Amino acid sequence: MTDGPSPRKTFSLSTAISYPNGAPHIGHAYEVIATDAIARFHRLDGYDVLFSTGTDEHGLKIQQAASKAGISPRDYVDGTSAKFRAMADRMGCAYDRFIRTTEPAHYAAAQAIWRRMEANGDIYLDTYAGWYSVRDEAYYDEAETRLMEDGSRRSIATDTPVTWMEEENFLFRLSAYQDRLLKLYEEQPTFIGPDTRRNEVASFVRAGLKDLSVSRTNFDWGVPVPEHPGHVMYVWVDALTNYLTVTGFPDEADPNGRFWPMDLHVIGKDIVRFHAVYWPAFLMAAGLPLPKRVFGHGFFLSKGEKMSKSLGNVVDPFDLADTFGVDAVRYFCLREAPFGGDGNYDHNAIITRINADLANDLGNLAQRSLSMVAKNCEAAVPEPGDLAEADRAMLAQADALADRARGLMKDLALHAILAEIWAVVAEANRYFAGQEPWKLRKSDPARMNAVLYTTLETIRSVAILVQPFVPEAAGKLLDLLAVPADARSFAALGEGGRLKAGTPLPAPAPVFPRFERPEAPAA
Ligand code: ME8
Repeated sequence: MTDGPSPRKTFSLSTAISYPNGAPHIGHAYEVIATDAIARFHRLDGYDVLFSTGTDEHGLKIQQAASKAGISPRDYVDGTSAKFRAMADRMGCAYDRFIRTTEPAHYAAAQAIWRRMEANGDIYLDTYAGWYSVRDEAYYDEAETRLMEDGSRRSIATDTPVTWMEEENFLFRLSAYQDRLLKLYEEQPTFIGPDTRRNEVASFVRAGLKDLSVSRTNFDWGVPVPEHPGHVMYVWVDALTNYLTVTGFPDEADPNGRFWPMDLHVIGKDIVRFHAVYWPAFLMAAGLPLPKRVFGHGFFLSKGEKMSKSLGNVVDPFDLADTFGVDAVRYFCLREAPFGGDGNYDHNAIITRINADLANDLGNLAQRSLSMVAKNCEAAVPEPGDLAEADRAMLAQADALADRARGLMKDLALHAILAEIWAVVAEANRYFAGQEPWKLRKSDPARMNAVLYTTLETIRSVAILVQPFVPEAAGKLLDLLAVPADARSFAALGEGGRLKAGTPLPAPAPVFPRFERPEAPAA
C-alpha cells in the first residue's frame, strides 16, 4: 500500500461577524485587517487557509433599526451587510468566505447545533425573568443594574438601558460546564489570549455560571428554534455558530474536517466572554471539537476617546483609505499598537508613520538602490561577485527575519513582526550609507555591484515578508525586483530564492509616496 501525498497543513481563522446596524468604523476595519494579515502570512508560509468574516444579522437591535428605517429587516440587512463587505474589500482583505447569518446554510447549521445540544439534555424550557438590555441582547440581574434618577434602570457593566421582561424560553445548562471550562483554560493556556483576558475570563467562570436564556419570544427576527414555533434563537447561539457554517457544518464539518476546529477566532476584547465561555460550552454540549484559540484584540480609540456618533469622532475607514491609501492604513493599524492592546487613531500619527517608515526608510532605500542599478548596471540585477564580510552580515540579518517572524506570529505579535522587519530596513539603510556605492562606481565597480546586489536582496526579503501587511506595495516592490509570482512565498526566502544576476529590471518607480499635507486654505 502506498501513502498518498501528505495533506497540506491547514490554518483556519475568523473575525467576529459585525452587527450591520450602522456603518463600519475603524474598529471593524482594524479587526479584519489584522485577521487578513494573519491569514496572508499563513498562506505565504504554505498553509491552506480558510479565513472567514461576515455579518451578524438577527436580533431585536437589527429589527428595531430596520423598523426605524421603515423597511423590512431583510431589506435592511441586505443594504448594510453590503457596506461591511465593501469595507473588507476596500481594506484589501482576501477573505475566503463572507458569511451572512441570514443565509439558508447558516439556518441549517444553527438548527443542527441546537438539536445536538438539546439531544444532550442541555436545553430545557423555563420561565425567565430579568432586566433586559436590547442593546446587549442580554438579561441582567437586578444587582447588575442601577436605578437612574428618572426611575429607569441601566446595566452597570455596559451602561445600556434595561427593561423588566418575563418570557417563557429555553435555557442552556451553562452551570453544568463550569468545571470543564476551568479545566480547559488550565490545560490549554493558549486557548484565550492575551493572558490578561484569560485571567478575567477564568475569574468570571470561577465566580459561578448561571444557566443562559437561549431563545426569545418577544420578536421573530432570528433563526427559528426547531419544532417550537414562536421561539427564535438567542442571537449569540446563532452568531457563534457562523464559525461552523463556514466550514461546511452540518454537512461536512465532521470532527476530521479540514478546517474545523478553527485555529483562531480573532475578536475584540468586549466579546471575549461570549467566545471563551459560551462558545466552548455550546460546542461541548454539541459534542464538537473546540477552536484552538480565541484572541481578544484591543479597541481603537479616536484621539484617546471611545468612538461614538454623538461625539462626532467616528473614523470612517473608506475616508482613511481614500486619503492615505490602503497600505498606509493597514500598516498604521498594525504597527501603532501592540496586537492585544488598545490603539489610538490620530491624524498626525498616521502621517508620521507614512513619511518616516514607509516613504523614507523603505521607499527611499528601494528608490535609491534601484535607480543606481538602472543607471549603472544596465537595468539588470548586478553580479554579486565575491561578497565581503559586511555584505554577508547584511544578508544574514535579512535571512534571519523569516524565523523570527514565524516565532512572533505564534504569539500574534503583529506589531513586533513589523518592528523586526523595520529594524532590518534600518540596518540596510546604515549599510547602504556606509558602503557609499555611488563612490564605488568609478573606483571599484565590482564592489559597487556587490553592495547593490546585497541591498536588492535585502529588499527582496523585506518585500516578501511585508506582503501580509502591505500587500499592494509589497507586490509593486517585488515587481520592481522582477520576482516572478511563484517566487514570492516564504519558501523563496534565503539562499534558495536569491535574485539572479542579469535578470532585467523594469524602470524604478516610487512605491511609497510621501504624504504631503494639503496647504491650509488661505484665511
Ligand atoms: O460584537 N476597536 O458585533 P460588533 C476595535 N455581532 N474593535 C472594535 C471596536 C473598536 N473601536 N468596536 C468594535 C459584535 N470592535 C457581534 C459579534 S461574533 C460571533 C458576534 C470589534 O459589530 C468588536 O470587538 O459590535 C467585535 O469583535 C467586532 O468589532 C464586531 O463588533
